[in-house]
Amino acid sequence: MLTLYGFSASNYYNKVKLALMEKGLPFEEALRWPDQTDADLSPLHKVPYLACEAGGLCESQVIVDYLEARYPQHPLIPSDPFAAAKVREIVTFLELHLELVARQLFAEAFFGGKVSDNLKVKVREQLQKNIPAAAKLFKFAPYVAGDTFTIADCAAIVHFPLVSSATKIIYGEDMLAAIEGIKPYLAKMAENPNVQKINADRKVNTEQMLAYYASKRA
Ligand SMILES: N[C@@H](CCC(=O)N[C@@H](CS)C(=O)NCC(=O)O)C(=O)O
Repeated sequence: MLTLYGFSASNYYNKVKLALMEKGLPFEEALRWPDQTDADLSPLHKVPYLACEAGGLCESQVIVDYLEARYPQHPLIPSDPFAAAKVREIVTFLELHLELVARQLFAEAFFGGKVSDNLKVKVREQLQKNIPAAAKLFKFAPYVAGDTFTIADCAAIVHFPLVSSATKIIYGEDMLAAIEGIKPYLAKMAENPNVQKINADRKVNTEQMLAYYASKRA
């Protein structure tokens, strides 16, 4: 049995959850907030992490690469090595060059914290450079890497909305809005029943997360 640990408000958790659903793999979810994670399975206390017959794994891309190799059915990565690399290239741009940069705004955008003006300027400059660069890779034809649903879609579907809302809240402007084709792409992806399930679970779990952290502060 595959057990996915973490919480459904997390974009990285949802990337793996969507991949599991799209591959049609049976799995169970085990709710863990970051302060409840098992350091043996996730040494940095990040979610998601996976427990499987062979042991534990953390880091979302490592997990999905393992799932792909172990369970080839309903592939989310093309068999052609170059096409596979192009898919992973998009995932890397989404995560390293967009999400991780925008993540520096999350404390203020979503969690009631404060980000320095200096950092806001730096993040904006980086995103102004990285977003048009990443956009050159996106195909939206109709999927982000071309004519097939891939792991790059699992990443794009969960990361785009967070980058959009963080930049909208902090700068008053959705910095992804200028990417041609992004809106119809997200609208089309939202028709997928698995994406609908991810989004419904995310909404419920976001309330639970806010209540959990409020109770810890009290
Ligand atoms: N590179 C990691 C990122 C995972 C990550 O940042 N997870 C967040 C939730 S979205 C987390 O666990 N944050 C808690 C922490 O860093 O303590 C992955 O791909 O799995």
